[in-house]
Amino acid sequence: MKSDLTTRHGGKILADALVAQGVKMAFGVPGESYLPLLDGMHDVRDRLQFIVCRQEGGASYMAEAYGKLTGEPGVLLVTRGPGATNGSVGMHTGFQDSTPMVMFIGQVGGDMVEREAFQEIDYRRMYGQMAKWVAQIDRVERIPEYVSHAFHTALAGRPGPVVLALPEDMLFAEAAVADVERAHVVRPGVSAFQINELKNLLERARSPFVIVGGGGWTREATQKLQKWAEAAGLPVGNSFRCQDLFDNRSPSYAGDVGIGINPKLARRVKDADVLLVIGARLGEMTTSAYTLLEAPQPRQTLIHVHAGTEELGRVYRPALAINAGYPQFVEGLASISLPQGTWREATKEARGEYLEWSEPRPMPGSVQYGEIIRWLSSNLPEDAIIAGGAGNFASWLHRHFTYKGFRTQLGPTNGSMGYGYPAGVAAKLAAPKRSVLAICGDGDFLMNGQEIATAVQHGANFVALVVNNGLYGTIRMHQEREYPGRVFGTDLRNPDFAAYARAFGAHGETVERTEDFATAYERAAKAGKPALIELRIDPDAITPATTLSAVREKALKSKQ
Ligand SMILES: Cc1ncc(C[n+]2csc(CCOP(=O)(O)OP(=O)(O)O)c2C)c(N)n1
Ligand SMILES: [Mg+2]
Repeated sequence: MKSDLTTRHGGKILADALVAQGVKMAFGVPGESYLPLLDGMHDVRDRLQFIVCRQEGGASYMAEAYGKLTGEPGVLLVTRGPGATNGSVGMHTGFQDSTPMVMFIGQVGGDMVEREAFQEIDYRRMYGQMAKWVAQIDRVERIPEYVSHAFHTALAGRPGPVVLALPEDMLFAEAAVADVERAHVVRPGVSAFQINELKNLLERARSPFVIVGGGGWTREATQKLQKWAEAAGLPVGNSFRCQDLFDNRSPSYAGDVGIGINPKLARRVKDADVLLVIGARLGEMTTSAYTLLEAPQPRQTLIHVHAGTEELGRVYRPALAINAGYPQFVEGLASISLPQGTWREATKEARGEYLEWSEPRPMPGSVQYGEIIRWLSSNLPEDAIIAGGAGNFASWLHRHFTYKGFRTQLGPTNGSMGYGYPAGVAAKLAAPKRSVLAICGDGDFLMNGQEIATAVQHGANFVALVVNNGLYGTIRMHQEREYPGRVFGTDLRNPDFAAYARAFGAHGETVERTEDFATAYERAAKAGKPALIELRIDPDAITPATTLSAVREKALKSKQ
């Protein structure tokens, strides 16, 4: 058989392997360390688009957002040393977000490895804690096998990032090998016995609560779960930055179990007798720093469903642990119907509390940011994708935006700044027909603002909002709480963001009054190019519920 195969160099074998895996888009910054791969991609450029970025940090976020949005591994190409270190932020994000990703790093040749050659790093050690698997392909003929293993690993169980290092001499070498077919998605099923045990526990429950989260869902699975929960009248909350896994308009939806949680919702989770947790890891943000459930033995009867075996019993000892993929689990769930539970009234109450909580409160200044989020929530198409980063500006988004279905939210659960803009670029490129809005802070945006160039170059015509308070606001808030009045290192002197956008060839404008937002948004959305709106908010408006001066005052009083 082998004699029928044409001889290809490593870069071409790898490019063809990516096409065989169904990869349509890869993100990265080129390097001299992987020229043969670029050469191989030249031949398949009609099937595999290379999105050339301006910094590997932005590229890695784009690959992560692509993986999160599509459920297919986001592919990232970077050069050795500096490229690999710049690109780490998206890998850390992908790891904490359970996002399938495959990163390829150019590596020094085998003839000089282990000498600390130019830009040499051992990626197995560097990425050990940020990836599901890190390997180096030392033999050109084994490229298809490694790529197949990488894609299987990224997608299996709890999805996550994989790293493959590519020694330069291996990429230049030639071999005659066959491609391998596309990877399977390997996730365990659920047994009738487990579903029956779950039924027994839920039937006896008086105040149950369901939490949905994590990576590895499908649209169908989220819709089936919603139908089932609604029929059972169960209250459901979404875990931190997974607010799009359960339609927020559902009568069963009770709010997000994340950062700045509605205290009434926190009470409900704490007081639940049975907690059915599907897909969420029950991390620090979802558990309000491990207080909603006590570790390691929660007071609630915990039914924990997770696709990763290692996550079950990791922090919390569940009463029932089910290792299953979520589509598989939901399929099993659909076979049981629960009696008309006594919890229906409580679900109605929880729903009422959520609706009250999501109404914006007045804040200082001429821009009512909460009202703007409500306007966006009502006026954007139902399937619009909202990409957000990290900072206090995101709390208005979490609290006031109604997510209407699967993959309408892209956010970093690791709270990594600079995510929103590049995630917006990737979302628009992956789903060009959908409206995309990135919501960024002033600090957050400039961590990857240069990727406007990428949006312009590749025609990612979406709108970004930069919420400018002239502060690293989150840190200022904590600073005022811990050390009131001792402001240090948290003020920002910002550029004119609209002019910055225009310098890249994008549309840019500034909004300083609530009433000017809607028309500014319409202009931006119709600009026919990437657009940016700077929203100048009052720095005193530090959260949707309180002011910076109130935080300081309270802290000063408590220290007296
Ligand atoms: C990459 C990264 N660096 C630093 C931090 C710490 N941090 C969290 S929020 C924040 C400030 C965010 O500022 P901005 O984007 O302006 O949003 P604001 O809080 O002012 O609304 C910082 C520095 C982080 N989460 N991620
Ligand atoms: Mg800010």
